Amino acid sequence: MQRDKFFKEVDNLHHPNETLVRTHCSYCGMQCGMNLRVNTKTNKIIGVEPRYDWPVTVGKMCPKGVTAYQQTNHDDRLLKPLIRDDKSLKGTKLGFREATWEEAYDHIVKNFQKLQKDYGNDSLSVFSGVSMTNEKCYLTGKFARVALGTRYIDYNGRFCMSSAAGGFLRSFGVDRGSTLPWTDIHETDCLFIAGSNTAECHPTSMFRIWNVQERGGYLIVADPRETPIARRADVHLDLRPGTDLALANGILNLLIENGFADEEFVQNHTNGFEETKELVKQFTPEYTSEITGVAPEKIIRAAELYGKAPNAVVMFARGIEQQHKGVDNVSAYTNMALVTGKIGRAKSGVATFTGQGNGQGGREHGQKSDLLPGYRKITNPEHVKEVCQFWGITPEEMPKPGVSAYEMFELMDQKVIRGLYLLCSNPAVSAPNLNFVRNAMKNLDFMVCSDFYLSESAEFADVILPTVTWSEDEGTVTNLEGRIIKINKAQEPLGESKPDWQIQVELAERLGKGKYFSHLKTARDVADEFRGATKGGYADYSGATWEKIEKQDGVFWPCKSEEDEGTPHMFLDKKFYHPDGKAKICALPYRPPAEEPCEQYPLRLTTGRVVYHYLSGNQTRRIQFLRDMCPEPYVEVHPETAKKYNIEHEERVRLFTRRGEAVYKVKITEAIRSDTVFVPYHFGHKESINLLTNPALDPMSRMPEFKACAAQIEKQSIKKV
Ligand SMILES: Nc1nc2c(c(=O)[nH]1)N[C@H]1C(S)=C(S)[C@@H](COP(=O)(O)OP(=O)(O)OC[C@H]3O[C@@H](n4cnc5c(=O)[nH]c(N)nc54)[C@H](O)[C@@H]3O)O[C@H]1N2
Ligand SMILES: Nc1nc2c(c(=O)[nH]1)N[C@H]1C(S)=C(S)[C@@H](COP(=O)(O)OP(=O)(O)OC[C@H]3O[C@@H](n4cnc5c(=O)[nH]c(N)nc54)[C@H](O)[C@@H]3O)O[C@H]1N2
Ligand code: SF4
Ligand SMILES: [Mo]
Repeated sequence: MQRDKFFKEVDNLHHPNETLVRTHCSYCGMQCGMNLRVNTKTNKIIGVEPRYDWPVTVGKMCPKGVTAYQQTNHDDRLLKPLIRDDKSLKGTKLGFREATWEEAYDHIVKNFQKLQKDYGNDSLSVFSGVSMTNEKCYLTGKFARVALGTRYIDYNGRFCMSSAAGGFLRSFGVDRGSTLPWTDIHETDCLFIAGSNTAECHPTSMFRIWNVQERGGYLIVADPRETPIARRADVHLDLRPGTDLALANGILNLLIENGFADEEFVQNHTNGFEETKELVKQFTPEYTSEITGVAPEKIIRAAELYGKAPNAVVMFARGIEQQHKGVDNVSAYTNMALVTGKIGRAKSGVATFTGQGNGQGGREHGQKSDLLPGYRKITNPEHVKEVCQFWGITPEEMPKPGVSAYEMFELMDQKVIRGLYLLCSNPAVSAPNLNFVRNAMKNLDFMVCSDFYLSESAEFADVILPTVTWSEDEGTVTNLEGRIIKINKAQEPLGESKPDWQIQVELAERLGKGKYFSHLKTARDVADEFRGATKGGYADYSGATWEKIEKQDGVFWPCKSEEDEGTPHMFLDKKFYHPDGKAKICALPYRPPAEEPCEQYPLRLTTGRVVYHYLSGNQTRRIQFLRDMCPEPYVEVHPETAKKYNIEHEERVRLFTRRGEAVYKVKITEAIRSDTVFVPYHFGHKESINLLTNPALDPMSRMPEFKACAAQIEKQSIKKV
């Protein structure tokens, strides 16, 4: 349908008392196009409709997306700042009183300054998240380094995208989550998808995935569970959690042995082939099967389908990345594309399903402990110099690199970090090893939390600042393709809530750093500064103006000037971003999960998501429909395992690991391996599966191993009433 014609029809359809605001969903990296319906009498959001004219998702939305609008005027919204009166009630919702913004700011500034005077600048920390716009993510990095002058800033993407980022940097020398636009995906001949529950986590990608099969192409899925995509796959590689490295090496070995390597491409555009070829030789189908538990015939069939396909896309998600060898897994699966040359052209390539709405942009502009805007490195003196010049500080004033998200909690425990400014994350649910993490937060001298609902993490705060939902501010986010898109404002901030960028400007002024922040009076001011700060970095957004984004249906980075239309396909010129222009094929020896099953803990525990809830659940557990559909967590158990433990469907069992325990309802299902159990992680307090998970970190990405640890189940003793 013609765009203009469609819009005319839409405009004629809507009610005279309504206006439509074009924007995107608040949740996952798909960033589905939506129109928010706003009542022009009350100026309040009253509903939503999908946008058919958005090329990535063409009118599709999932159950979270169609109810996302209900967040903004929800009864649970925080409308005024809260100050904790009673420290003894830390860790609960109680003991807060309402305060004015001035009181809250005074309290924060007094406490931050006292901690820095007594213990140095680095006694404060910032922990942030990527449900925020690029502009907010950028300013949060600047706030930490310039207003607070602390080295300790990191963010929730460390638990999400850091292994994909590390793998892409090593293989390609650049970290853009997808080498091709999503509009190519349904036109490929073979999709190899590892560790992604696409139908529940990126549901609006599904029409493209089914379309590959409908056109006669093939779908291969590697997942320990029979997810909806695994069920319809041509090959389901039902591997043991934590064994992807062996599987990827086994497939690569067959690709090379069976003549599917593209010699010209390997020779001219890659390094590391010979060494890798030698290493993967030992991964025969039989040996690979021994480690992974996948039948040899399936491994052979998968390699054949991928090898023969004229075009193919390798895709993956947290299933392979949230392991203590997540970076290796990413590079190992990426090897398949590099050895066969199925990259750097349309309909072929490698993509990770980026998780959060701004999981891509939010990791590029300085919220990570070692990064500065434009993907510049804080360890590179040239990069530091460029950013310092832009900000108007001296290189000596730039703090040193900090530590990763989980390691910040370790420093809180050791009292190295004493103060925390938490925004846009709920680590009291989402961090691993929660008994430890919650205790570290409780022991802080002073904590500030910015959120629009009182989260489980806010319960540990001394001050809670009410911020706005995504629909009450404007800015850009970068979706899972690397496409920069525009989020528009549909409603004025509810109550006294303020956007995070405004809070940071006002706090910086009160901390005596106004000269670096006071010129930022609107979201657009922050956007213009942000674009300038990225100029010259490899994640260059400088040419991606809001006007261009609206006109072109988004702009793919890099986009280096007003004239540059952006870069939908990466590496079309076969130039990778390593200094010699070549990609790296990586020789990666197999390593088992950090914790293997044993007599005491004989099961493998893996964790993840359901379609109805989002991350820590602080947003979606408040939406009636979503809560009705999935009111509580459960543990998935195979019928054989259930029989062995003598447990029944819907019975409550105790699940425990070396770190903690919780009680869950049993869901008996054949869609899981008999040596593995699965629990969704969207729930708080005693229901959090992260009480049990292993904080073993990947040596490069510092990603915790959420996807594999050793566990045991115990039948609850039956209490007679
Ligand atoms: N409904 C919903 N959608 C979401 C989100 C949400 O919370 N809810 N969150 C968004 C975010 S931030 C993210 S990061 C993405 C996550 O998206 P996904 O990564 O797709 O989601 P997960 O459920 O974490 O894990 C995916 C799959 O990995 C499998 N898996 C577990 N262990 C292994 C293993 O060792 N190897 C392999 N190959 N697979 C394994 C699990 O069985 C699971 O099916 O989703 C985004 N979309
Ligand atoms: N066991 C297990 N644990 C996991 C995972 C797993 O697969 N298994 N996955 C990990 C992954 S991939 C991720 S991404 C993390 C996510 O974990 P979290 O970072 O905890 O995710 P959210 O629930 O999105 O938390 C965001 C919080 O900020 C609020 N918020 C939303 N937008 C804004 C804003 O603009 N400003 C402010 N100030 N607040 C805002 C929300 O209300 C919410 O309370 O969890 C990780 N934890
Ligand atoms: S798929 Fe993701 S972006 Fe789209 S509606 Fe669902 S949660 Fe929102
Ligand atoms: Mo994520």
